[in-house]
Amino acid sequence: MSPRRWLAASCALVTAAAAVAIATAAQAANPIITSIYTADPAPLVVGNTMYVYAGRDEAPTGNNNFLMREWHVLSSTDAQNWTHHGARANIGTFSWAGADAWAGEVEPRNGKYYWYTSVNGNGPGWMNIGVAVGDSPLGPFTDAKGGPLISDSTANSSGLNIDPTVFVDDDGQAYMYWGGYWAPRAVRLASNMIDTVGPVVTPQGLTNFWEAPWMFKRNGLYYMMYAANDTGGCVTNSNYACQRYATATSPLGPWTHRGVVLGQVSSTTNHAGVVELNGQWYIVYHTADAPGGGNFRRSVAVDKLYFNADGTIQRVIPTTGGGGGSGTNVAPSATASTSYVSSWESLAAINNGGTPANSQDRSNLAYGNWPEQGTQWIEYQWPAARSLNRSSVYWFDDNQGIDLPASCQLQYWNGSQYVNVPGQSPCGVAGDTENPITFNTVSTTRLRLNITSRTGLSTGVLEWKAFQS
Ligand code: FUB
Repeated sequence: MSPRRWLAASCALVTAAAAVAIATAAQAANPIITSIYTADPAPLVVGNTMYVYAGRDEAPTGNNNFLMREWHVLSSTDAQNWTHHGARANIGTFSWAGADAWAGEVEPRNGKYYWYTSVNGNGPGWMNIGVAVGDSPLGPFTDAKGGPLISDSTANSSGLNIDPTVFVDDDGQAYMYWGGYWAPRAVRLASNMIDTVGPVVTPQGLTNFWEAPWMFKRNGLYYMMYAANDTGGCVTNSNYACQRYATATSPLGPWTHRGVVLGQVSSTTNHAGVVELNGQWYIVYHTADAPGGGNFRRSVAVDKLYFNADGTIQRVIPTTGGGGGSGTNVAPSATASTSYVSSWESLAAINNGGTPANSQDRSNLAYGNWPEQGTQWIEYQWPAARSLNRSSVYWFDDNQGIDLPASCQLQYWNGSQYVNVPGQSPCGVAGDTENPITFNTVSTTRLRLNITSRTGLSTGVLEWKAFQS
């Protein structure tokens, strides 16, 4: 993503429209709302309700700048059926601001809800971080501070002061991370949540950080997810972004990079949040997938997120099914078999939920069929029929006898024989990435992946997923 694009961003004047006191139903599938364009979602769970705070994209078709003046709220108790509560804050919430209602996040504390926002101030410099406060997740929200919490004049601030993520640890200490232009920053917050304490520090270990950090904690481990735009396993074109993540054993790091959670999406920007609702983890992100959508006309989507037993995160493949039962990778519940596996390799690799860093990454085992050549297969079998319409495969390439395949083909058991899945998209053979495959929905107890090797070589797989439709 080019910094020039940010510099061209709109400086539209404020429309200080009053918060819209409406609540309308939104749909159950991705994008979760199409009545307006929404971006930069920040989920928050209060009780059994997930709130999603998101900016509104108002850029007309063909306009290549952001036009964002409001922050909206949606809510759901099942991550499938959403209520749109309208705009709950806007640029006019901050008398010192003039444009660019960019990404924000709400953090609760002491019965209040603090909404940290990226917004363009009227003073010197460009983006600032403001904080509004309300007595409920839906507000009403008012400026909590009367001026920016972070601005370009803050010592050691980021090259672009946007995208705050605020986290209150179990001991009551609050932290804020933020930043853009490859410059992450962190600072402690006072217990009043509207003042910083101590110096702004530069977190270490957030490999390829671009913008949009999101912090959370699970089983005592700190997670930082963030947008990156490198072409070394993240995106094919650095105008786009992916979501990488890192973990740490203390809230200010140092961080250890763990891999990609969410690959390139249809919008150039990639901004996401993670939250747990009723025992299920979700990732909330945006794409350009809504009708008429684009890079400045984005839409919020939700999908389930899964962790491996070792705490690493399984890579998300965006679905159109929303956060419900559809889109689930059912490979881990299948019994795997194969035409051949080398005695020193492991068939268990293919559905053990590993998240390979690249095609040479054996850290979660590897399936390989050296010295066999030609067409070999791997297969999943479930005790009851599954309704499937997507798959993905991450190939193993040991740079020796095992190489990327020449081709592949998905088949399913139709009750009497294996036949090709209908309407299959090209079966990709790229290394260092997931190769998604879509097909028309089939109901089956068995799915087979036929893998044809390149001449003189064998093939291997690090992870093979099968998704419920
Ligand atoms: O929506 C405006 C900006 O785009 C956000 O602040 C960034 O995270 C990117 O999504």
